[in-house]
Amino acid sequence: MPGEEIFEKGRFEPPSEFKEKAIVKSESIYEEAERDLEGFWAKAADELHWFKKWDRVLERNHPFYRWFVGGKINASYNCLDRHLDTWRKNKAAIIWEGEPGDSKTYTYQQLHHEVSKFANVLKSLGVKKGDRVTIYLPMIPELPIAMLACARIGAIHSVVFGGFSAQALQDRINDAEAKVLITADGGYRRGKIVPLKKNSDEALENAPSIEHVVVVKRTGEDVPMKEGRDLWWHDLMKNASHVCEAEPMDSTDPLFILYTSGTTGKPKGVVHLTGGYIVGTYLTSKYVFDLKDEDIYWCTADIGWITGHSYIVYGPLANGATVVMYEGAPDYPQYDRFWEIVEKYGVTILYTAPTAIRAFIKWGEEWPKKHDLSSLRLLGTVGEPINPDVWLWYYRVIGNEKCPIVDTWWQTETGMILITPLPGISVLKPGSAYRPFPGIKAEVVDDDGNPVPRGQAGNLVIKSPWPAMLGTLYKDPERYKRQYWSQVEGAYFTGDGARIDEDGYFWLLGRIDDVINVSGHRLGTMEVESALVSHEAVAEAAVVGIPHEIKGQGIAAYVVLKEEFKPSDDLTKDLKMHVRKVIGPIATPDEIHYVDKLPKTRSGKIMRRIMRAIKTGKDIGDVSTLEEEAAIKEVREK
Ligand code: 7RM
Repeated sequence: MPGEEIFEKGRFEPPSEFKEKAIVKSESIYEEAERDLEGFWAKAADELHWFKKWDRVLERNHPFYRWFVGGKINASYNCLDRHLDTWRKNKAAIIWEGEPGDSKTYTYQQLHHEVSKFANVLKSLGVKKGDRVTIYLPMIPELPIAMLACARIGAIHSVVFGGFSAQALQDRINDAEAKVLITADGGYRRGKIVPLKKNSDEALENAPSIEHVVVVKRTGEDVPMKEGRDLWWHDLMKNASHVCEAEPMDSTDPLFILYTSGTTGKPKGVVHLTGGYIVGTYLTSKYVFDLKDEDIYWCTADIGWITGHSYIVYGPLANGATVVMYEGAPDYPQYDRFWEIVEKYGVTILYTAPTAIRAFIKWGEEWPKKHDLSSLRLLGTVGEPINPDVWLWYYRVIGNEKCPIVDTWWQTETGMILITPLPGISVLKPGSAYRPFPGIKAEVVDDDGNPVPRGQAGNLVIKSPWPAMLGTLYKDPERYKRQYWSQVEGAYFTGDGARIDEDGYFWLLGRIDDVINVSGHRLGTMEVESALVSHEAVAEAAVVGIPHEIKGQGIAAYVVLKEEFKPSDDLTKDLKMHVRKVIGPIATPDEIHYVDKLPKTRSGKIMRRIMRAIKTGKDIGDVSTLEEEAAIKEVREK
């Protein structure tokens, strides 16, 4: 297999102490789930609270699978009320840290209180079961409170990431026909104020479905309030009752919509259904993060993304965990903010993204080294393939070679983690996401849907239903069928490339449209990028295919250097030689460009589509998800 050497960087067993205490201790869990898929998930569902038990675990109305049919359940009840008649009542549910350094802790009881009050506020504004509520907030406690309040009364929330523009917000409000918008005066990001209310006002110039706007006071600057439409959160909460029974929902009722960008300009409204979603996120949180009552768990994602929905809010709270939530940027006020937070709260489980780790590598080891990180016992990653060398750095510098790393593969659409190690039993290979979670059947197939031989790259598909799977695309079931179920008969098409090695380990290769074809050889962008990142000077790299007269496609590489290295012709030669050596001559980049930043989505994924378009002189299309315009300019000028 090309690039084998860069993908085999040793094997890592869980430390014996970790193994002994782990929730999942035995491989038999895989057979158990395989033997009886429905029984496996029913057992998990049984650990949660149901107003009425389901009649059938799974209804296979392909591709509209439905879980726990006939059951009555409430997600907010399972995240809150379920813990109140246990000792967890006075346990910290959310430890929140603001960017300026303020902080606040909510026990389960306090969180329940706030959520119930806000649920009553929503009711008083005329919000009913099935109505949509758009939430456009910074990472402040009011965000999970608003979500859980919606879930409590059966309103469908649609969280729009606070970094999105007024236009993106408007499109999402209009598609969902939301009745109420919840926002804030502003939010803090890198010491500056993000003008959320101003963006909201702009969005609402053409969003006729909105009747009311609830505004949280966060930054305190002056914002105009439109008479009759706009109301302050704190005013509404003042007199609200804290008694609000959770609404028994059908298991198959929608819990939320989350928009995710597709290949066309129009974002897709991914719909998640109550029962299956809460069961799926509950069990994966417990098993993948080995989540125990003593843990201080921190997922650094923004709640505006699925990672925050599933693994800050619903999954961990359904487990009664203590969750750390941070409002701001990792480099504010300095490069060690994350490590300061880990030390301050004694974080035991840290779940972050490869893009963040690559930034830490660029900033240098001295920043984490300033802090006591010895509380950490488990690390996780999500969002992109992790380069083996980045994995090793994370393992050594952050985990002090004693924390397993769970590289978790999943999507907005899958709702829950699908490919992942189980930290107490899996022997890890850096850069591999290990194998499907118990009960998940994943395969790598060619374009005709036939399984490819071990070691070969192909399309990743999922061949069995799982509880947190999307129910449909909002108001567009046809697109749902076309997008996910029409490429390979009977299978969910992920859009990701992957290969399975001879030991059955899955290696994710990036999105299928990122594949490069050099003289008939299919290369995942990931392979060339990992080769570049294994060079001592490179912090981060992105490669794209460019038209080439002879080879069909050639390779252009964009490289971000670590702070102590400078671009030079010698370095360029050296990098080309290095890639030749680790993968082979076929993968030698034709061009190497040095940049300060790569164009990324706001959730940190490299936007190769844009780089490719610039390189080939095409229209760059929809850039609403782009984090920083400046990065495009840089790529353009190279
Ligand atoms: C959770 C999330 C989904 C896409 C997915 C992949 C990529 C996510 C990994 C990964 C390799 C991983 N949802 N992806 N996790 N690739 N290894 N561990 O990110 O909807 O925003 O993105 O992200 O391409 O299809 S998402």
